[in-house]
Amino acid sequence: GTSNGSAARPLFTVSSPNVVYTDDEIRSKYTYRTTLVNRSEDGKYVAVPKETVYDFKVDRKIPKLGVMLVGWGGNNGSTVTAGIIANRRGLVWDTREGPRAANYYGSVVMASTMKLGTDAKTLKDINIPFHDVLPMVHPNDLVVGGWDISSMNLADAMDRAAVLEPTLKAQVRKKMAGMVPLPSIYYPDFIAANQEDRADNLIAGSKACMAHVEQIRKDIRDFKAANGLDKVIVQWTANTERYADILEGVNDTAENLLKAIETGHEEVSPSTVFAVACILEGAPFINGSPQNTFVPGAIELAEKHGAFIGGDDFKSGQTKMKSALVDFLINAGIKLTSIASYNHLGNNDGKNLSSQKQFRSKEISKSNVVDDMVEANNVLYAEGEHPDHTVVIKYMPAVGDNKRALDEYYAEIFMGGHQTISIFNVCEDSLLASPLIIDLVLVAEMMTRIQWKASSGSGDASASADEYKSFHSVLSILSYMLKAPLTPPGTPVINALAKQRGALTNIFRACVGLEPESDMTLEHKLF
Ligand code: NAI
Ligand code: DG6
Repeated sequence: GTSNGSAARPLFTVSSPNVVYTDDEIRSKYTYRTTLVNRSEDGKYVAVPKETVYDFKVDRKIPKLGVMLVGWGGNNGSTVTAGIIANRRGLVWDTREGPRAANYYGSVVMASTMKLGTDAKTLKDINIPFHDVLPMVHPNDLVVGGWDISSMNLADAMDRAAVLEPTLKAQVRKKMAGMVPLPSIYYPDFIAANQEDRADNLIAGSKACMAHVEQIRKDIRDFKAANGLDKVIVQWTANTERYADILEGVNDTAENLLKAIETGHEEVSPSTVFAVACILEGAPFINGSPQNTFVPGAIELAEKHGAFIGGDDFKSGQTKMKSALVDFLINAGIKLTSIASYNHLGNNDGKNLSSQKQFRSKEISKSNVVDDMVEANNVLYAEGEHPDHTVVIKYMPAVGDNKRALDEYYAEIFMGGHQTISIFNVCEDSLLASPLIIDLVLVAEMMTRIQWKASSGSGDASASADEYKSFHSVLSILSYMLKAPLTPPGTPVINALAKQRGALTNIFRACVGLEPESDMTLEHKLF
């Protein structure tokens, strides 16, 4: 069933003096334990355990939530929309392999579990769906809308995408035919020239201006009002843009960026205009593509307005494997020396990426994803030493959305030996990306309802003891779903998949006063 409205009765409650449930809130007192390290003059370390006590407060009221997709009529946009409708209706359709039923496979929130603890009697693990840890929105309850430079309705867009089975499409067709994207902004220089023939649904003007920002803000407000929504989250799943040049006086500060939009500077991209509109409107904005939408001025603007942003670039296939496999190899003490990654695909994303500047954005987001793991292992790698890493993408229309990703991992093992791992990953790109779109929406929404303060005497000077505040504007907690995670300025980027999942699950656990899952299982070792 769905769970809109006030707090539904949760699957579990925490019984602890540090956790209090009211009708509206869950309040917890949580001790965050870290280790500070001092380096002594002789090059040795002194590690000092540190404890910081935080108060967390979770708003239990599940809002009526809307999601607006930029690029709604694309492969991802049409696929995620059909998927949500199919789930909401519990649809079953025929395929040549027999009947298939709607599911949320590929969504961490909807289809993965975490260990709540051990059964008090049997000491066996009790696992619960991720979705039940905190009072989260159910994707079946999302109201979906958005913009596209192509005017095609979502039923026809679903045909154009060529992703879903005809027997499924037939059942959602009527509903989707009535869904038509709002006109969008199109600055031709930012996406590939080969996209021009789709652009028939445009807001007038071909460079940034305040009228565009205002129109997008109005679209969000109108969508909210028309559907009686409490909140809207916006996600960019439109074409990959080229990088914007970072120019002093143009996009380097919040003030300059707003000025640049007012004066119609050519270096402000459509995605940055969407981000600015969302920040000013207080709608969380997530960038699912690789370009540098979040120029420094956009990040500063979000911080100023306390608005949530997240990015960049959905991590669906090759990179997700990479951030798990490289983590495994290097943490196994195996010296990875090269990664060669080839992709070919035949969907419109591939067509857009066949243009050099747009490919370059993707090459950057796909390339920096092993840095933290390499840097952390100073036994295998000298300072500044890196494995070779190449990323190639080719457009092959015939394979459609069925992307091929070929990877060779070449590593040095014991005594000068070698290990070569070859991966051939074939999958429908949009069927991997759609559940990520859902996860990003659900987690970002949850973060709008979590607040914290430093408990009195906790030693954290960044918050006064009596005022709750939100997490930082840049939602790095979304990293698991993203290839090039945006983090608060000056903070480290974590690419290792297991660490990203740990941050996500453990922050959620902390909000209900539960310790991180340590996997020590001493109860099975010490008796
Ligand atoms: P697509 O090309 O099918 O869809 C993009 C849509 O955006 C098109 O309908 C296009 O008309 C529209 N569009 C372009 N510029 C626009 C603008 N300024 N305003 C509004 N709409 C605009 O691509 P697909 O496969 O849906 O992917 C979308 C994005 O997500 C791409 O940038 C892709 O690189 C990125 N991505 C996709 C992943 C996947 O696994 N499918 C994974 C990672 C990222
Ligand atoms: C070519 O690789 C197309 C891209 O858009 C990717 O399919 C997409 O970025 C997913 O990337 P990955 O590396 O997570 O499979």
